[in-house]
Amino acid sequence: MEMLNMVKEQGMLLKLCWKCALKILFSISTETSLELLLEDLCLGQYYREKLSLSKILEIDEKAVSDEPAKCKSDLPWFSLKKLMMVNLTARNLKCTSMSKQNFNDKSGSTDLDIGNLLDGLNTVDMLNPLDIITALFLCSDGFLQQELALKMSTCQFSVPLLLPNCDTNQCTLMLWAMRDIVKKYRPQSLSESKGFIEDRIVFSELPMISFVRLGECSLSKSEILNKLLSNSQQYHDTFVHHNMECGDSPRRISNGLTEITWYLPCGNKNIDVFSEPVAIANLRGDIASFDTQYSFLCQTSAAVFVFFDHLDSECSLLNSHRGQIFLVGNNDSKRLNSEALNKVAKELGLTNNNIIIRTKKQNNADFIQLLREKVIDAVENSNTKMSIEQMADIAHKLGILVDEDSPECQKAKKNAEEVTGEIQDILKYKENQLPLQGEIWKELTCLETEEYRLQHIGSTNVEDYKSRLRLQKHELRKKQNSYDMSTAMKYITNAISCPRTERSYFLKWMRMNLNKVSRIKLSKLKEKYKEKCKNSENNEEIKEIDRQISNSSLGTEHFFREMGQIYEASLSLPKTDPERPQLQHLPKLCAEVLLDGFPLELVDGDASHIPLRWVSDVLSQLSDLVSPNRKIRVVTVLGVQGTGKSTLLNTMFGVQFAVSSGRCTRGAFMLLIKINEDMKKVLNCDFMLIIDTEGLKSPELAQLDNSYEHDNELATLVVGLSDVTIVNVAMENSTDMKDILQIVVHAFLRMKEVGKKSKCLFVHQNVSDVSAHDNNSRDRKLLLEQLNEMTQAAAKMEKKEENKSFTDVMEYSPDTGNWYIPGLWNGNPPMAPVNAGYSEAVYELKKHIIQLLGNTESSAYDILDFKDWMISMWNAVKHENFIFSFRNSLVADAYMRLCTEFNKWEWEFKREMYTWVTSAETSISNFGKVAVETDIREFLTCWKSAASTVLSTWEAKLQKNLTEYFKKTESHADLIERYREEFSNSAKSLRKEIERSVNNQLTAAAEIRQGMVELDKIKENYTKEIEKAVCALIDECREKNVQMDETDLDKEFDKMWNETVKKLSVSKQNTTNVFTSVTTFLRINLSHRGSHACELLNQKSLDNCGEQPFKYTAEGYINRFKHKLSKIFSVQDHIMAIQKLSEDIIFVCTHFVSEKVKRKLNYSDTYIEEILRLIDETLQNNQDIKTDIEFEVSLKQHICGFAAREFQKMHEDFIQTNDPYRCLEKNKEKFCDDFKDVFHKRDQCQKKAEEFTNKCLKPAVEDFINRFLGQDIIDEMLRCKEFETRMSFQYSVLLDLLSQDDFQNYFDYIWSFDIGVFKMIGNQIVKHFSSASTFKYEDKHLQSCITSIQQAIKKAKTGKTNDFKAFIEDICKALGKKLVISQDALGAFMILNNADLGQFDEFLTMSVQDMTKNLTETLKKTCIEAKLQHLHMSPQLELSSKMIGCGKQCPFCKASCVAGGKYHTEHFASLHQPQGLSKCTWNTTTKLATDICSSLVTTKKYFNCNATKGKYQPYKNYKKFFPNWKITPDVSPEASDYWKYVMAKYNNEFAKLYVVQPADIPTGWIEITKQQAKESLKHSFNIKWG
Ligand SMILES: Nc1nc2c(ncn2[C@@H]2O[C@H](COP(=O)(O)OP(=O)(O)OP(=O)(O)O)[C@@H](O)[C@H]2O)c(=O)[nH]1
Ligand SMILES: [Mg+2]
Repeated sequence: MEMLNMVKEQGMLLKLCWKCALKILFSISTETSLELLLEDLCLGQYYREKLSLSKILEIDEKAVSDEPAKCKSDLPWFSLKKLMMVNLTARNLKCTSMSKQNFNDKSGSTDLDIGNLLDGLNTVDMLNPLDIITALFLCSDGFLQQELALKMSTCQFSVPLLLPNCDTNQCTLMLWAMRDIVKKYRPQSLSESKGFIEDRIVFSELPMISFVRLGECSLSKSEILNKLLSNSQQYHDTFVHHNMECGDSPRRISNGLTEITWYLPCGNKNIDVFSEPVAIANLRGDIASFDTQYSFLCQTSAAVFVFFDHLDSECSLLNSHRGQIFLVGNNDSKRLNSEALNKVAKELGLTNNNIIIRTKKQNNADFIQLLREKVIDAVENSNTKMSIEQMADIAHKLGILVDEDSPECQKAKKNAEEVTGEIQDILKYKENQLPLQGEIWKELTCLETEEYRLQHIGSTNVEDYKSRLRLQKHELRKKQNSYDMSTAMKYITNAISCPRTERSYFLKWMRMNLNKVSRIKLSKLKEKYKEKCKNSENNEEIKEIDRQISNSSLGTEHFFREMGQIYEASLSLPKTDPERPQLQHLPKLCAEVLLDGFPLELVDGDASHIPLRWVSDVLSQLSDLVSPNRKIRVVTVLGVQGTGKSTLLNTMFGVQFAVSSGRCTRGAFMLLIKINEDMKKVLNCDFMLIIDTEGLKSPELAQLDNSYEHDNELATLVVGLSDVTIVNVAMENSTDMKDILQIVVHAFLRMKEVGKKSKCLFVHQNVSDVSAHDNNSRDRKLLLEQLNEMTQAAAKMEKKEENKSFTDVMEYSPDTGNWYIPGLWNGNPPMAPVNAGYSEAVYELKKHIIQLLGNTESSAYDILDFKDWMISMWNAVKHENFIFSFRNSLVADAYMRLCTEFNKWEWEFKREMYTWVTSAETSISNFGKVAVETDIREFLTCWKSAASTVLSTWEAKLQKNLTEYFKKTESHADLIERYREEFSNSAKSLRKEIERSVNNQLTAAAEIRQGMVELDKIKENYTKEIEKAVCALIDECREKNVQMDETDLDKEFDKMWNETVKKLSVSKQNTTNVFTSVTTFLRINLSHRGSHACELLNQKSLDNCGEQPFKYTAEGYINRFKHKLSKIFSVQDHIMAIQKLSEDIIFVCTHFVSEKVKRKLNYSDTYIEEILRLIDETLQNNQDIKTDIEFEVSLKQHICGFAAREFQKMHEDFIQTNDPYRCLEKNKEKFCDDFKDVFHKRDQCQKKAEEFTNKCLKPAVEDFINRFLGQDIIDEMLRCKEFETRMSFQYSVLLDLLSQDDFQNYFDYIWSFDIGVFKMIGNQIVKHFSSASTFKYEDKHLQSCITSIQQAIKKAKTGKTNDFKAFIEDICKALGKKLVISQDALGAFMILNNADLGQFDEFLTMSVQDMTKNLTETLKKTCIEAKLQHLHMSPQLELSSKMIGCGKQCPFCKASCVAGGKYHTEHFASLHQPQGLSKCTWNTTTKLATDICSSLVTTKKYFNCNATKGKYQPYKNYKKFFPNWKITPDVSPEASDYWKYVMAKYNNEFAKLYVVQPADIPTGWIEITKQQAKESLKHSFNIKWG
């Protein structure tokens, strides 16, 4: 077998030489073999411009594709990907094209051809793994090299010590590349004490044994070395060797490569091959050609083993270098020349001891054992121990380059040493150099938390207490500011302002140096911590160790933390302070560092707190640095302490979170990974943010220092932030598991409340069986059961019992949600390589996560969204309050957007229905005028059913809009999913509301029309009589044949008129008694309220009601509740509430009445029905205000009384105007004129045309405009920002109040919000349209009328009629759907008409033109106030009802509800106000109270009121009494600045008006400026504009 190998090898060598020769002959001679190889691998460009680490970390298609390497150029990437995931197969580099070529028999025949077989497989196209590794190192920058070396050594691969460059013939000592390798081992000496040594390998002074080859050698040196290093149980390929996949391919660029590896003992004699650590170096290639490398090895090694087959007798090479030399020969090889060996040995002064010859008798194991013994001897006999760092000097002397020599690296090194060189005692150093983050910061965090939670408030009043906290915070910030920036911090800020490469070097150096400083102490402490943790009785000790760990750790994060504090403190400096601007660039620096891929501390591990301002400003800067709207997805890991969370993330993403045994990660770190272009589409994002968190502790540990709470906070925060949460479960320990699951379930439950849908994966570590997934199906069931159980428990605690199972809380499938990962190490550390199964399992998990992210329905956040979200999450966590949706700006934003949209749809619907109903009304009003139609009742029924169809279509459209909206991802609709139902209900109710109003309008129109039909008939008869009489008179006069002058004619006419009228059976029209009708309806309305109501109704006649202003006296109320009333919630307050309610109702009804009266129509019963409904509805909506039947009856009587009075008058007016006799009289003059015209046979054409235009058409056109202008005005107003939603409206109102800053206005706002809003909207409309004219809308309607009229004329003309009457009727018919032409005017116009039809239409067209001109002028001249008077739809009423919404007010402070849709189930206000503003005083004094309910609801303070039946109840439980209200705690201490400002300013005025004492204004309120008030307003309403 060995024979065959040798033959093959030699054959290959020959082939290689031949090939090289060919290349030299035929290829372009300028191409070197390095260039050729790099070209083969497609790496050429990276030789010039090195590959960077961040490029490799990017997530691209390759990162998740399982495709094997197809061609040579795939190989380096394939290898890199595997290496970054510490996969042992990273050096198995064969591409599919090679294997195919090899295994496909070329001839395809089944013939026997031994020759071909003996020839061997074609290996020329294969690449030696060493070449690929060398190429990769040559093409990487320092950081990637370092990472590669680290990952290789974790795999227990040898790493390059001297990297050759066959082009320049120079080699480089890879010192920097190896700097990150840290090794831990236990030498013999420490095995008793169980101690260990942990060090950076480049610092370790170890004996090095080098293995080199001289000339040809038939022994595979590398394979022998591998065997030498492996113990008997486990063989591992440390070095690439001949018999590995592709290991036999010729080496093209890697000759001269010197690799190094370390053997490190674990302290167990039975396992350890060597009991002391040794370094093993291996030179590739013949030392004859690599003299420099050989000299280097001789000078640095304790011994050099030279493998050879054949020795020249004068071996000068060996002679020239001094050092312990061992010769290793193979007696199998025919070429061993014992004479030469003898000579050389003598020359070198070697004894038998130093010569090892493998004999035929020896088997492999014996030979290896012999070698080991020699190595041990050599180590023992030599004092040469050297660290790699020390080797740099020797390298320099030999002209070997050192990778660290680049100027950037050197400069960074120097800078870092300036900082770290100073460090003696870490604790002291931190006190001196990083003073801001010590006790001051911890105190600050406590204050901040207290500001939210108010746990120690005691009996102090809330706002005073809060002011005090604010002041204390300010003092602490001042103290922070009193420190000058320390020298260390100055150095750091300077150094990270350097260009990118230098900055990266600097940070790396810092990290390594700091690590060195704290390593010894820390690693011992951590080990101790781990020990103690095993036994939970050592609580106190553990706590102490934990404290020590915290004190002794010093990492780069501490410096950034300090930077954050310097920045935050500087913000509290006055804006004019010269220091301030100098520190404003810090977030940007930090953002750059984050973008470079360094982790940033999100949660401070010591203080367990987020420096919110700092982190959010860094994120804002980050958002500026990348292009706008870059999206991110977040992946987080959670789990018990020390269960390999950081290791998992590192393996998965190739990153470097701190890893070590014992308490390691503290707080939470985030790290940014770029997504490559090719994956952006798939993942819908540009970056992935991964968050590594501090391990959750076991319950025993947790109880002591309250860290359970801390764990809960941390878990909630990161679960809330992430799209995918990996929950790391170590199977061994089920109590730990249960505990963390509990924490996680709570966190998920809360997130569901917020509407954030994150996904979770359970990772079970240390489960290695192949059948794990199957076997564990029972376990998974068990896990799910446990999860369900915990969900129920958690749901109970959080009062969300509807969540019964875990899957209710989140998307989780037991099958895809569980991942099993085998143990990390294959064997015994430190010599154990990473388990290939581990890496593969993690890779599968990674693919799954990326797939999950790609499938996520919700849209990714951009960086600024993420920032907002983080702030909200943190606020929520600090509030311990997860019913916080509206304090979460993203949710609030999403809600606002939906409200805006919904308002638009709602208005569209209303508008469309209004147009529809207007044209229906027109048709009804024209009923029976032209042609005799059927019964009007039937006609009405038709219209009503048509209405129902239209309404259904629109309702469906609304629902569809809503569904579509929730499908869209970009508006974050998923966050407000829970409001969907409410909006859907609102849509349904809206339809009902509109349907009712449409039906009422149609009914009223029909009723009125019916009344008119009768009248019209009478009028028609009258006019006919008159016409007859006039005609007779004309005939009579003509017959007289005497000249008659005007006076004669007048006289004759008068006579005739009087006679005719006398003859007419003029019956005066009866008026109905509206009062009777209204009384009947009121009685029906109250009939189901019992006999008492009836009694009360009978006591008073409606005629006497509603004359005096309504006054509620509360007699019945006082009698009934006398004994229960408490002092504070007094009768007075109750009376006030009811009085206010009744005033609101009266206001609305008054408006309803005046709208009807304005239109000068007849009375319809629907009006009073509508009024009663309005009253009932409002009372129903305000059930929290307890009213009684006495109140209800008297209020209804009052309203019905005045309504009946108004309607009576309206009715009488209507009858009067439409009285046939009166109408006749009105037209007397006109008839007389017509009479004279006819008598004189004057042509009436022009006159009649004008009459028709002015009397019939013009009023109809004006009416048309008035019908529609209201809608246009609303349309335009709704386009203003402030009318978009209730929130924006309230914001603009409050802003307006602030700019006027007038006490009375504030007072009105608080006390009569609705009425105030109504008035204000009126003013706003007038203001708006005083500058912007309504003319464009009016003109549009005018033109449309004119067009219709013109068309009607044209159509009538083409009609074959010659009859004038028919002509006019045709016109009216054509216009019947659009215009309502007065029947009176038309009747009068029609008689005594001798106009000539031939010319009439021309005159008509002309006068219509005149009318247009005329109308245009009038419209332009008329002011908006006058126009508003005539509109059918009142914009003021419509808009104010839209903006007032449900009209609910906070039960504590009277802030108005801003929820969207009219029919929401939960009310909330954006901004609450101090209770004193609505007259509330303290219990004990008569001073106005300053408490704000949005603060109170977080405290255990008490309130009492009617709802609590006078009992004291904690504010925390307010929901029990006001279940429809949601009062969320303030987002920030500044949130209520607006009202604080108002209260501080008008304290005395309010007190005077309420006849109580002014409040004691808390400190700090007075200082709030108008500007601050304004800003707080914007913030509280989450307004992004203005
Ligand atoms: N035997 C074994 N050791 C592991 C495994 N995973 C990680 N380790 C080792 O456990 C130690 C702790 O790993 P880390 O990744 O720092 O653990 P962590 O969960 O991040 O720890 P904290 O951040 O302190 O909570 C390291 O020394 C790892 O090498 C594993 O699967 N098996
Ligand atoms: Mg960790």
